[in-house]
Amino acid sequence: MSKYKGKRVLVVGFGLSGVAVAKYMSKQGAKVTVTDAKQRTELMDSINACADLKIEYELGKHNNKTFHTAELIVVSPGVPLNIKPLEEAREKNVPIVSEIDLAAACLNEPVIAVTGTNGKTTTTMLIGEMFKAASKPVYVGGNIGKPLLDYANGDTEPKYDAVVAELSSFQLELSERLVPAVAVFTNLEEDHLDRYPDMAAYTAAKKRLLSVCDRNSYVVLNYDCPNVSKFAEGTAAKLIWFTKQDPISIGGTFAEQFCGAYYRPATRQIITKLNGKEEAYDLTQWKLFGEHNRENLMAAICAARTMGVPQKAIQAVVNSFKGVPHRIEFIRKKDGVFFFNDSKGTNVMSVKRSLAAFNSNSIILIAGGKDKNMDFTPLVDLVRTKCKILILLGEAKEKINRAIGDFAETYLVGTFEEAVLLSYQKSRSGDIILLSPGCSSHDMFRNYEERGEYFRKLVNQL
Ligand code: UMA
Repeated sequence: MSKYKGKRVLVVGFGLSGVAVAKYMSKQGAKVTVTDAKQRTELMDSINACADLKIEYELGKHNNKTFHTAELIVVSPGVPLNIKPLEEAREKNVPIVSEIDLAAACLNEPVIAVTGTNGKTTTTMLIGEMFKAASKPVYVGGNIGKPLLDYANGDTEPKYDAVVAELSSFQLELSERLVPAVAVFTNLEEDHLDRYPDMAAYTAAKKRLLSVCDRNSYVVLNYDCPNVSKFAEGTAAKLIWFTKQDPISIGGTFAEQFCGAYYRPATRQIITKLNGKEEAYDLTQWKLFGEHNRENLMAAICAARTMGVPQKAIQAVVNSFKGVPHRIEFIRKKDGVFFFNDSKGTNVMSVKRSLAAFNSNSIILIAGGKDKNMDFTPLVDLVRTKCKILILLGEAKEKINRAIGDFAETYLVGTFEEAVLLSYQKSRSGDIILLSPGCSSHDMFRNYEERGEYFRKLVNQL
């Protein structure tokens, strides 16, 4: 019998995670109440997805009493843990868990967990594709847009060779039970400073994934990211590195004992040294832009190869992978102008990487959205050298303008439609129009996918 049978379970937040938890808990026989700060009319997709379940709803606001009287609270990642009703429930010793920990208790396979500020989704997808290319069944979920708990929501017992989980800092804040076979840290840069008081608090959330790794886990670390490379100190896990430098040029014991992957530009190859064996992956058919995507690929190769995916299957994915939607996604060429959708560029470092990926000095950058308390000045040099025009919109437009507006011709606009139209009117053949907002989408859209899809639609209508 399920330990949740008959228990009063409160699900906080009714987006993708909340729906997965409500379905899971109903199946376990729990008495499920769902609460969401949004009104019923805004939550119809979720309500319809759970139409056949017996659920109590408290929508439009959170009722403190329901939090106090619950026997278990499951919180969605987007709900800050310091909201008053949750703090009060904690004082009353009501257990509060994450969807990730509920999923962790159900998983039977080795887990490859991927976290970091940028590159998580590309790396996660690459690893998943590598397993599939080797005909190894794999479940891919988490922050990638498919709740990890949906693993347990199917009708049959799931059977996979591995689970690949993309995990955000929000998801890691409450997670304790998911012990990965391989943990990948792509990088760690400024983000989400609207939720965390400072970079240290954000780092601490990410580092929770490292703290659960034991001597049986492999940890894949980005040597070139100082915030990540220092995670090597004090961990019992087995270390695997990826770096854009030849380890010989780094020297010392790092070169002598090197275990991981590096890029060799002269031959356009990724070289791996794993389990004492050297292998080379040819990148001549690799289609993704930029150094950052090579880093994601190195991280993915390290994880997949460590988990026994054959070299041949990995090379097949290197040759065929087309990239992730909304990540420097090419949309169309019109009148010699190239349009790219980078709606998933939701922080400053992500925009920096996208600009750096283009070998052009005539980029028309469309940026702005909901500010996450970020500093935009790190973009100054790239804007000066690569951008011809800046088109700024959303809540953060004035702030971005103050930080970088002096370094390119700049326009502040009111709507998304205006931004796209103006970018096109101002463009000339050979220009690149890049939507890379550097902000979250929540001032105008439900999520970055909706923003990217709308951009794609407007561009295709031009
Ligand atoms: N809500 C409340 N009370 C609050 C705050 C929010 O009720 O105080 C409600 C909102 O009104 C909303 C619901 O909570 O209806 C949304 O919950 P959520 O933000 O956790 O969104 P989900 O749809 O459940 O999606 C979440 C992840 N979202 C976030 O972490 C913000 C998705 O990551 C993830 O794909 C999904 O679970 C499945 O695992 C998206 C994301 O933006 C892609 N992630 C951030 C990022 O990548 O930067 C971290």
